[in-house]
Amino acid sequence: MDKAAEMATPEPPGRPGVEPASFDEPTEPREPLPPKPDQSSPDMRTATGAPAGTEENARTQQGAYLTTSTGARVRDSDHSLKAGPRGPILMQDHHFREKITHFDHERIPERVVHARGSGVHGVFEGYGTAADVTHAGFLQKGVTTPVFTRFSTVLGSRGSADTVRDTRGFATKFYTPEGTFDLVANNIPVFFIQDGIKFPDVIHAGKPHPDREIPQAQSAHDTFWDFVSLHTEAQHHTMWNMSDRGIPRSYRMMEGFGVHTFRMINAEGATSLVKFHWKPKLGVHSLTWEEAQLINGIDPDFHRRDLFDAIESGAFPEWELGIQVFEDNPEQEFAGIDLLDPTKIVPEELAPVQPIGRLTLNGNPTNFFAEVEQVAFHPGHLPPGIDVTDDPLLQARLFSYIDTQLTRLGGPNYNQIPINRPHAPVNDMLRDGYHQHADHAGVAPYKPNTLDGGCPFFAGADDRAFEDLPVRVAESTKVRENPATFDDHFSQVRLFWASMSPVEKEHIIRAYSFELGKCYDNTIKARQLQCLANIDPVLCSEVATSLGLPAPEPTVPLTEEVPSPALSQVGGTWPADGRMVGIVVDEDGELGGVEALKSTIFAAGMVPLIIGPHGGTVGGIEVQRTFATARSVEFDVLLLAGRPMPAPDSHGSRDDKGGAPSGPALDPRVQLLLDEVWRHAKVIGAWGDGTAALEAAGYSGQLPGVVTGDDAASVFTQVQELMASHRVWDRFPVAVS
Ligand code: HDD
Repeated sequence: MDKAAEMATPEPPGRPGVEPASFDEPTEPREPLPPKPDQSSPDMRTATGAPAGTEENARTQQGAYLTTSTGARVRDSDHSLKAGPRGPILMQDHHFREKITHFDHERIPERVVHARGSGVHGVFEGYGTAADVTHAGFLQKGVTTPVFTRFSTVLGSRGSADTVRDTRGFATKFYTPEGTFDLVANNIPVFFIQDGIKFPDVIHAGKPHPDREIPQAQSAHDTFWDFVSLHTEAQHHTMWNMSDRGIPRSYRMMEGFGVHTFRMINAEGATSLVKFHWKPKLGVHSLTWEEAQLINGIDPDFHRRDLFDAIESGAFPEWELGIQVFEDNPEQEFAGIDLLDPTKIVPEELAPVQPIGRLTLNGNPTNFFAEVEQVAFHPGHLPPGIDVTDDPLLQARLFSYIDTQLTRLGGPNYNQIPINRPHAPVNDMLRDGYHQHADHAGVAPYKPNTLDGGCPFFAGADDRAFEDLPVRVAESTKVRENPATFDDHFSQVRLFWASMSPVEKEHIIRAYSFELGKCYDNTIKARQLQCLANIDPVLCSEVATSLGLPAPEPTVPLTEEVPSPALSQVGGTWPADGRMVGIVVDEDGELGGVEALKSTIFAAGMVPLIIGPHGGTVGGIEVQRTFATARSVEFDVLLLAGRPMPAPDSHGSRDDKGGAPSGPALDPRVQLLLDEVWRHAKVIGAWGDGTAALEAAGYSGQLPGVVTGDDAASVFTQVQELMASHRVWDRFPVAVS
């Protein structure tokens, strides 16, 4: 064949005997690849592939026989294979080596922040009210989406106590059919820093001191206050931490905030700026500081237990998701507030929160490690219809959350872990890497290709793909600096302070006094006092008095801020679902109405707990807590049906609660219960001998939040009304107005 003929009949591409393929990459989907079978849903599977978490096997080990990880049945897992009963272990004991090696590697690094947390399953239902601002499918009317929510503290290690003073994480993964959406929120609407490059600084300052590794899960130490007093943009977040919001009563009673401003896109392509809010059905409610401290010792798993128990008992926690909507103007500004500054809120009175859907948490995890520990959130997990803005904190987060999983979950395939698997079909071209679980078919994990028929294809304009909006970026020069609008660090802290009720202000003063009182360095205390002087003179002078230091003069103008009533947690009424009602009984008390009362309490969605002098039954009623095991912090309200006297042979309590020896009036452990619920401003009710017990303890039915009456039913009706306000606020001593 001559040269010219050779060029005229080129060799067709493709394999011998196969229809020659086109030279060009196909432009139409012909045979789209099916989704990878193991990424189609987050179904739980055992190592053998059998379904887990079903009704039948939810809490059981699987299969009849114990096996090795390769399925060989095991006859003995209690004795290693030895050279005689007293001899050394033989190297050939493969079962021993597998068991110990696996155990040696059971732990993974805890999260660098938010290590301590609890996660649960649930469902989200869209109201359709956001349809004007976003075309995101999961927000449309009546659409339900499975979710997984993880609550957390920030500073403590994985085993630290739940009720420390800290910010709480509130991260929700929506498994939408258009891709996963992660709303990685906190219970505080502002952040310590305006630029994510400072995240290591604020966290290093808050974590335990590097030399002794103390204190654990606390901000009451020098490095934290050193940083926030120097870096004054942290003052707003810090004041929220010092308020009662820093010690929530329950995860079920916290608001959540997306913090940043996000962008939404509607079906016409029009954009709006939005801020996300979670509003709890049970209202915002907090512990008192003394309760929080007691619980840290008595029940460090308090929040985890509370969430698990509420779901187990069917009292499913609920939140409404809401958005504040702003015009997407070139300045990214609303009412003079820079919407890209994550240290600022927009008061709800200026931009109301519009409800767009409901979250119901209704399923506890089957396996804590598999689900709660391995769940990986990322603010960049966005479905079509929701996008990010240029908030420099959010921009930094978009890098950090992927990066951190590489260490924590051991490689780039963490979205294949069951809890992280999307519900949308996944046709990515990511391949190989540690912990690869997919067995990808096809030969062309690249684009463009012809060998896999051009699959998978890029989505067209009408295929509901995620869109990179052509948002205008201001023409500028490269700089390492903030805009001037980020400079005001005090006026919104003053707004928060001005919005607090007198009781809440008092608690804030005490919190600053405690935290700064735990610092050693007087220059740090004095510097923080200067920040308080720039917020409010009363706040500053009260804390200064407590520290025994002079109150400085302000160095910024003390502008008068309009209070935002939505920031206070005092003044409303809420349902009391899942509240714990302690009922003190004794052998001689009037117990006739107690069984009926228990039914009433259950019917009201609350949990009655009978507290008796001993276990077993008292007057035929089953006892759940004894005077030795009960502590007031477990109860939201205390009812007295009897008057337990001290044991005749005792001078005081038999446990280690350390009360002073008491006279014959009342069992000292019941006296302690009463004194604490009184101090913590909880409702107290009594009837029959219980009224005598109250009087013996020094409390009369005339006092605020104390209800006495003839019978259990009428007392409880009044108690219920008072409980709706969360606490008997009048009982707290208040020095400031
Ligand atoms: Fe973050 C975890 C919330 C700023 C870097 N963050 C984490 C979690 C929550 C938040 C709730 C726990 C997620 C879980 O339960 O697994 N973080 C926030 C909020 C912020 C914020 C509301 C500000 C508005 N975070 C922030 C910045 C950075 C990070 C500025 C880094 C530049 N955050 C992380 C992280 C973590 C994390 C290191 C640790 C574990 C993880 O991501 O998965 O990447």
